[in-house]
Amino acid sequence: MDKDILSQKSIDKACQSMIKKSEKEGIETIWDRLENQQPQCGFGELGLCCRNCLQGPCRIDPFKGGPQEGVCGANADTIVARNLLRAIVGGTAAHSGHAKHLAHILAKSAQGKYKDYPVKDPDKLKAVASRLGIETEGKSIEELAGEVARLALEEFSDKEGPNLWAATTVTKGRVETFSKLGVVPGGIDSAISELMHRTHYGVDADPVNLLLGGIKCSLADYAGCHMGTDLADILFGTPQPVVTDANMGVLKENAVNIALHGHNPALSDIIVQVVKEMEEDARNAGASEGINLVGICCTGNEVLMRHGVPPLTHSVSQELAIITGVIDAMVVDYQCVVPSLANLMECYHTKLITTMPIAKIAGAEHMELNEENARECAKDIIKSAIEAYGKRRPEKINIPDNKCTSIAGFSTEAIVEALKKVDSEDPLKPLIDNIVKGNILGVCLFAGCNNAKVPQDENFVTMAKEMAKNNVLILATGCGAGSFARHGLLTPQATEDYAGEGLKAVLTAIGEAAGLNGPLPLILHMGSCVDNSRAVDIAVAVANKLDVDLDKLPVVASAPEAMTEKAISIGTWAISGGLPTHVGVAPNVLGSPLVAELLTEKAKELVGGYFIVETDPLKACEKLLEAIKERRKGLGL
Ligand code: BF8
Ligand code: SF4
Repeated sequence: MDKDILSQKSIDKACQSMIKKSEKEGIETIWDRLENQQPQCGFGELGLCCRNCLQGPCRIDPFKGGPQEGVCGANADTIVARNLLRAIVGGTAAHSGHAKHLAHILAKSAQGKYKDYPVKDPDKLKAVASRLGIETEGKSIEELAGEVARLALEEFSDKEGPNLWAATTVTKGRVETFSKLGVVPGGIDSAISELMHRTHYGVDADPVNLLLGGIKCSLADYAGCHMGTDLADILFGTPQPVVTDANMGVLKENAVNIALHGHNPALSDIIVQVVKEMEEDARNAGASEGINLVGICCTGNEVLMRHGVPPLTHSVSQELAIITGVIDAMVVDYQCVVPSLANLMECYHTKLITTMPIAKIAGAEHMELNEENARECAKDIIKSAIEAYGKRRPEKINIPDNKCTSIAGFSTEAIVEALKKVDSEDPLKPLIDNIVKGNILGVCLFAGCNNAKVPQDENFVTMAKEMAKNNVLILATGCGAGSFARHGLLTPQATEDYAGEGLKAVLTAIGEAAGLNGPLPLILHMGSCVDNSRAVDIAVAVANKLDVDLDKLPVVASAPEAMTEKAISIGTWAISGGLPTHVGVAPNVLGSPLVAELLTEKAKELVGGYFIVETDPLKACEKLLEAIKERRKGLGL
């Protein structure tokens, strides 16, 4: 295949070699299907198609020559806004469904019913409990876990008053702004159903009111994300820095390779916990190197952050993992698992194992997680992978040798711990002082997916290097963080190579104080997509210390290759949280200049944050740097 065509698909060399292999073997991948979809529907692209009732589908003519209203009279603004809201609601349901799952596990764990899920981090449990206003003195861990779980589950109900997970984790200023706008969410599920209600036929038809509804639901999404992080840390441990390798070169020909894919650590963490007990079985089956666990997407991030499980690949390249011919089982939970994986089962020996009742895939084997007996379930799944090992097809095997060292595990707690090494009394001081002095120009959170419409990783890598050169401290989550891992940017060497002088000096000072004998990695990997909440915690702590609100900080966010509805809901809460937020893929809202203007300009007056839509990565950096400088000026820096 032409090299240019290849790099239009992915700039990851391991992925490129697997794309070539797929071509040779006549295997269809995500990029072929994208091509088969061309030309994609222009109405859909602009958000101008409505299917919300059986009188439709209705389409609005963007060139004004044709209909300007649907059958019911909904115009472009209403249709575009409603479609955007239905994406936000989808994202919120996914993130908070993940959190609710963990809340149920914690509740049963507290009752002694789920013995395989003890509280791993009692300190985090206590910290979360006191933040939520629960008295911690004199209570056992089980009692406390029970109370936190009960409160968590109540946060989904039709409760009165603000959602605690949102209200207790942002600045006072944010709470005031949200109250003034009437967008404080109560129960998360109520926010979801309210948004489905108001986007139903003949309900909300005021684009401004609709968007405020979208903001309210996105704040429920934020609450779900934060709860997801908190409960996962309580049940599975709060991440600490770990060193591992990333990319397909971590696969081992002589080991049973099991890929853990999806989002929730509920099963994947247990698999990591029991894997040692199964090593012998794997060796007996001929796998001289035992079992090799690897991660894909955010489940991969969860087990990377807590156990150093090597991240294999992400998002658009998940099919390519199977094309290596050595993945014996791909164990999936939910979200971002493409159904096309099942098609590959015809050509490869890999077992695709679905594990969640809400996420089955026709053609996959279903081995459902039973939380009452999670360790046994995990062992059965590993057994199944060991069986598959014996069915490998040698002619299909080709492991790319690309891999790079990666450091991950930067929870908020771990970052504060590292900063304490510089100033034990006042850990945020070194960070703030360096922002004030200009050694750190600002902070950028890179988040979100890969998207088959963008050459995989290109925007992430180009932008991170450019922002680092300009002394911007970079945090990362989700597949974005995965992209940086696969390109060697989560290393001290990357700091040496790409950081501007000021940033390099700061990362070196902290790294040396923390005993690393060198700088911190160029980019701090904070975890999965729900763990964007960790980045908020840092920003909120800095804002509180400076006694300013979040919309005054030189902090920006970017999802340069955004793809899912979850990315849209996160982007919406990022702007609501006051951050200038870049998206590198045009969202489906451009059919309404009014909605587009509300999101990119008017939002600034309302919440301080706003969207920056820019598909060119370097131009996007210019705009983000501009936004950071404007904020610095506002602070008198
Ligand atoms: O939740 S970044 S492709 S895996 S949606 Fe999905 Fe996007 Fe990856 Fe993580 Ni987040
Ligand atoms: Fe058409 Fe209105 Fe029905 Fe949408 S809700 S499909 S615009 S009639």
